[in-house]
Amino acid sequence: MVINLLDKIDSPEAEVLARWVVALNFCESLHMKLLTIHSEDENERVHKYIRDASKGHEYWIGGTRLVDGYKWIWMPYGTQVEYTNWSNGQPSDVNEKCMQVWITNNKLTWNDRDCNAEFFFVCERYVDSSTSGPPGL
Ligand SMILES: [Ca+2]
Repeated sequence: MVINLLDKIDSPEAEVLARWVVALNFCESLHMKLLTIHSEDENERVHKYIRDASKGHEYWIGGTRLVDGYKWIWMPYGTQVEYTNWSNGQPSDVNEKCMQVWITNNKLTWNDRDCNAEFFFVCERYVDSSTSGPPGL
C-alpha cells in the first residue's frame, strides 16, 4: 500500500506481501520511503488511512534494530526512533528486529516482529521530491 498523508502527494496503490528488507527496497524503487511515524498526530493519521483502506491490520513500517541489534532507528534515514507508540508488552523479543504497526482495540500501535515474516507495508513520499531522492543527493 502506498500512503498519502497530509503533506505527501497522491500515488497509485501497490500491494505485495514482503519481508521487511524487501519492503524497504520496494519503497526505494518507487522513489518513496518505508513509512516513518514521528508524532501522535501522525500515528493517528496513519491509523485512519489504514482503517479506511480496509486492506488488513498489520503493516511493516521503517523502524528496525537490525543495525546493532539494540537501538531502534528509522531506515533508510539512520535516525534514532524518538516518539514511540508500542503496544503493551512490546517490543517483546530481541530476535524481533523489525517494526510493524497493527490495529488492536481500535488503536494503531507498534510491535517488534521477525524481519523475515511477510506483511503488507506502507510507503510514503513527501511533496518536496528533493527529500525522496537516493541517499547522498
Ligand atoms: Ca513483538
